Amino acid sequence: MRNTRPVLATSLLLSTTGCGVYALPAGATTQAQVLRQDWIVFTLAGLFVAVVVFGLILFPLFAWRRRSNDYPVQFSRNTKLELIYTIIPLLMVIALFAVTYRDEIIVEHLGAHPANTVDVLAFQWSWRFHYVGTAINIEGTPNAPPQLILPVDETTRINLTSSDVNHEFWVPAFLFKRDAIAGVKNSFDLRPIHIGVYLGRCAEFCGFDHALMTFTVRVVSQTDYVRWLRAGGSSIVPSAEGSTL
Ligand SMILES: [Cu+2]
Repeated sequence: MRNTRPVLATSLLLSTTGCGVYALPAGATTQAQVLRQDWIVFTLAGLFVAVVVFGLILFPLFAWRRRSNDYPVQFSRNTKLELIYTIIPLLMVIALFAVTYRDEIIVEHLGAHPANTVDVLAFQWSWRFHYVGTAINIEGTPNAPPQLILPVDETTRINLTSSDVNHEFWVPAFLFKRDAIAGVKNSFDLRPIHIGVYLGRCAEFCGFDHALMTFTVRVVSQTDYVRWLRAGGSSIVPSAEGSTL
């Protein structure tokens, strides 16, 4: 009994710290804000189901525990009850599907005129960012990860592909992942809403140095972004406020 206390304390600590941080990220793009709402809806739905299920398990244990040799009336079917526990979960699944469908359309939407376009190439084991319409190419190595510069409150189109095996573009703060596949162009829009620096990584095991296949996204003001573009991507961008790695 004495040994269970550290385990319980650790679980409590993890649930109030680690999960507190990773369970509900703020969401640093407009697309992420939509996904964050989904996260809340799904979590509440899961909590509701958990409360009902655990309640139905625990309540009979205490309410109808055996007090004497008298058994309550036994029955083997209850049509009304069976209908209820079939229809309610079915309605929940339909509602969650509808919410997901609606929000995926918003997140996947490609604007007609994105302010900027960046071709992102994933390769073993780093990334190359080419700013379309400019000569700017930022290429990283496993030991010197590249940085993707994006303007705040503007839409940037990302055209993602790979030159070898499958990789995956993932920025946890954007609540977004997308596969990078050779011969396939996967396009998506990002509209960052907070200035800061965010960690990105490859989320698909792609070989020996997969773990080193990281990058950072630096979201800067539109003025800094234009200045940086005009300088051919070589000017020093002022350090971002509120860095969130
Ligand atoms: Cu990779």
